[in-house]
Amino acid sequence: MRQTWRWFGPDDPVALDHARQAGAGGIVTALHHLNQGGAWPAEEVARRKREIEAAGLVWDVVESINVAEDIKTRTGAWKERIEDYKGSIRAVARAGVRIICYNFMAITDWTRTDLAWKLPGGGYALRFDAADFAAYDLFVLKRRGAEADHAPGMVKRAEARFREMSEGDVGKLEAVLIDWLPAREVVYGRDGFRRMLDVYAGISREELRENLIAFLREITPVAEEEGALLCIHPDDPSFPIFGLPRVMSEAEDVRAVLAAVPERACGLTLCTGAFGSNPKNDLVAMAKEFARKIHFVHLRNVTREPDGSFYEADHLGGDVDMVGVVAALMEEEARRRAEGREDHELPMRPDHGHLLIDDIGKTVNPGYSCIGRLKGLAELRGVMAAVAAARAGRIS
Ligand code: DNO
Repeated sequence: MRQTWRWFGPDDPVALDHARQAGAGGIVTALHHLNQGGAWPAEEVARRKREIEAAGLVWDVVESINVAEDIKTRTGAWKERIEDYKGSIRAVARAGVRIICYNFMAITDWTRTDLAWKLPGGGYALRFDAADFAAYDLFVLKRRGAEADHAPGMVKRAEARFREMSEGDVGKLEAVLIDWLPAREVVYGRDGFRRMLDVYAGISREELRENLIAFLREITPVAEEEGALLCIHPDDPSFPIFGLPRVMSEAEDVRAVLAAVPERACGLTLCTGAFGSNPKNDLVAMAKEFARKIHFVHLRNVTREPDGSFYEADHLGGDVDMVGVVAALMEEEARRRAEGREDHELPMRPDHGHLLIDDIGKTVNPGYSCIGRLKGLAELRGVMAAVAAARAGRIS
């Protein structure tokens, strides 16, 4: 697999040179400063590409070109935003960056409740705590209809949790939940978030799925023309939050979208961590079923708890059978090689990492510190080497 590394651009405290030292050959990035809707200008794309190449790396994947809420809801300036999106696809593809990751999560991008959860062995992980989440949803945001979305036992636990929280705790939780996380391109205050919830109140899961398919039917031909591959990232977490419709959480969602838009350019980012947050998802089975349409891979593990909480485990720990997933993906690579396909090497990145050792106390993008990802990549590289040896018959 092609080993890549996410870099948030010139402001990222983890530099391109660090990615190289970690052993990555490719970079995954976006023009984050231009991700509010307008088409990315070719000159800006070229400048970013030069910067990456000057560090001896290759810009392999765009993650993400942000999908505007107007496109998801098909309201406001959605037609214009789709034209912008096509413009950005053309700009990156013509610069030779042909894999484009995006997501279709309503309002939020990825969501956690705790960015520094102490691991039993030391170090810190990102965590989604169902009781903290419910406490915020029910008693801080006071979302209309929220009670119906939480089990009665959880409402009680959440109330007790909320009573224990100081104002500072609430502020911290809110900042993590709705305000900021790396790669969230648009952030809302509490009122803005509530207004967005109202916009989505009238949109069912079926409608959101139709809007996704309609969007893909417009942009996929452009990607095909330009030789680009689109790959949707799953909902993270892969279950409903804030009563919002979710359309990319389970195998059935992937099946529906890939069947509606069967062109090769319309594919999937297999994110083992995001899909892994939902116990219904068997990641090895999904890697096999969707193999032909997987254009990009995020390898990360989660440990799930019975109430819906989860934390980000070691890359080879947790509930996802990581060795099984890597083996399935390498099987697909072999199949593509045999077909003589150019895209036979699947780009993967170690998704997130624990906050460890010298990184503790440093300013880092949560989940994207250097040492934790370096460790994750090293472990995954070991798995790839072992799977390759087994495939070659050198070990049994
Ligand atoms: C979180 C990331 C997500 C992802 C986007 C893809 O760490 O995996 O922000 O980049 O959802 O569009």
